[in-house]
Amino acid sequence: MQDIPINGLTGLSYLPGYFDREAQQDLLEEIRALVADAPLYQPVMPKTGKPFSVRMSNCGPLGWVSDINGYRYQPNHPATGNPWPEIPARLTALWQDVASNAPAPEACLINFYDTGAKMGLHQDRDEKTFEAPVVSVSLGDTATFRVGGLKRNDPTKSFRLQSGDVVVLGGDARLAFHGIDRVLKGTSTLLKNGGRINLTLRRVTRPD
Ligand code: MD6
Ligand code: FE
Repeated sequence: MQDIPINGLTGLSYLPGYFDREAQQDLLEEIRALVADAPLYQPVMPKTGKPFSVRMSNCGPLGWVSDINGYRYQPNHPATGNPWPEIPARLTALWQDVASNAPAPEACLINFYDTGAKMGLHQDRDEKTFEAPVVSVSLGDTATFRVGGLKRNDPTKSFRLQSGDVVVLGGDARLAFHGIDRVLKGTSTLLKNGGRINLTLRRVTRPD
């Protein structure tokens, strides 16, 4: 576990190689089964309707969606109308391991990056509470992850996220800007056709 100070903020942790190859394969099988039920779809940006370059799905009682009307969490898949599938036990175990003081995760966003897909600098701030961290898992091709401060223009640091790596954005760094500049083609054999999957576990509501 590496705590990475960033612009004077604490709470960014990097856990390289958290999942070994076998665990990555098992997790990938679980994600495959899950997206068979809750298919990846291409979200669009609020207002402009510009499509994201990543495709998304979710699991858990709530899922993060973006459409012309805005960003929000909702209990149903926007295309099928079905409830999102359950969060795999392997991921709730990860949360227990790295976020044991936080209430249970309610949402797991699944991002799929094909060649050329990226994710602009953003904050994860659509949750009703920021007390819990956001916990992220990378699978497949290596990505360049950029993280900065609480202001969009703060200086940033970049590091590479490889298959099996875990990142935790918690504490003061919970609202740090971050994004994916690029995915490095051919850097992993985990996904048969290449690309990258990122899973982010979140608590959305305040526990009662
Ligand atoms: C990605 N990750 O790795 C995008 N958000 O593809 C995120 O947006 C993210 O890695 C919150 C916490 C950790 C993350
Ligand atoms: Fe994020």
